[in-house]
Amino acid sequence: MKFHTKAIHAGHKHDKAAGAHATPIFQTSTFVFDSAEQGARRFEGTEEGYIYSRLGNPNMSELEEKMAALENGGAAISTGSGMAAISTVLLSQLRAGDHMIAGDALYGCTNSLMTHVLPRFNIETTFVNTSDLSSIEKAIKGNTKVIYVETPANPTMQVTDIKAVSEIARKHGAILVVDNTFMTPYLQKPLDLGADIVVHSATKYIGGHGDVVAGIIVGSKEVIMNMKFPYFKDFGGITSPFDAWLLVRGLKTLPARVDIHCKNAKIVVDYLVNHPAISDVYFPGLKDHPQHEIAKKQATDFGSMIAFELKGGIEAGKTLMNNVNMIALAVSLGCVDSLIQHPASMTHSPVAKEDRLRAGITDGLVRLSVGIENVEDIIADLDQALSQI
Ligand code: LCS
Repeated sequence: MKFHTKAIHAGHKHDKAAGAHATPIFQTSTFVFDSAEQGARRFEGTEEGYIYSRLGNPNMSELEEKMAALENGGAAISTGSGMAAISTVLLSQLRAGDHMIAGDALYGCTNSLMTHVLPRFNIETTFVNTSDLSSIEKAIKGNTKVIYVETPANPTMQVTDIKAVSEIARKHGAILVVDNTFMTPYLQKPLDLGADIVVHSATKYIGGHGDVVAGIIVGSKEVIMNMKFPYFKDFGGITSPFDAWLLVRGLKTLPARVDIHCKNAKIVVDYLVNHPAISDVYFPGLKDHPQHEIAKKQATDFGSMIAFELKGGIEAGKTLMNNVNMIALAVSLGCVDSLIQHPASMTHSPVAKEDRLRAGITDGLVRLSVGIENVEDIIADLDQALSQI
């Protein structure tokens, strides 16, 4: 099956109980066994079937099978948030005494997990500019087990060459984990490019409608099964059946939505680069973006996340954010609605100021997630708000 078809059909099984076409919501914590013997076989793993919703539920299975199919992976784990996905991956792949390398621009709580939480378990992270391959090579140590990248990175839009980094990881016996939230599997498939594990904040484009917080982990069947048993089973950060159902529904329109997101973002970028109040626009689709060629090579389009700097600095940025009408002043991204926010004081406030500035997350940077409204309305709203600077 091709991508659009998989987005609709992969993982779907018609309901046998009532013949429902759409998957029912299996809002149940536990599942009934026919006999004590059957219960024992399910726990032993000699018979397939559901036991208890923390260990698996039909709505989670449909989501996991669909995401594994879309990312060209062998299996997936659906989680209660993107952070549950990331913490499950890192705590299952690393142990005390291990070292990891991560991008210096990452979502604020991902940075915070690596900076504040993992060191308590004696897991050390070196942050480097992962678009510079030599700085990754230089940071490798004998105990480096994981290289972790977001590409494009939140919020700088810096792009990392997934294939090249996967080769460095393999050469040094480490694994590569890619956060594919900004691109989605429709635009970029990190496993095909050599990554070992893909994580998502499914809160974003996967759900697409701003009504769910969830995450996804995708990898080979072996990697995912070793992560699920015992780590994920014992950490327990699952998706609820209703949220999994909403995500399955969201995924059916992922390619259709992302096509409009990408088309709108290019038109908004053209408007922003020509606006006299704006000094810099960061978007991988721009020819002068430093990794434009890599973005073109490893993804089929550039997504709808834009970061930009106003000539008037943060004060001008505040005027813009306080004067948008239709565009919501809110964190999160990848929603059908356009959203605008200020990384330094909002999404990236958990990152130490020196680290934030070193990664290019300046005080004046504004981030825009372009939605799928009529693009004329997005530009009209930006235009009236920018005119007030
Ligand atoms: N990875 C990326 C790239 C993210 O942008 C986020 C959240 C996460 C992981 C964590 O996912 P969550 O647990 O929230 O589902 N990013 C947010 C942002 O930029 N604004 O609000 C949340």
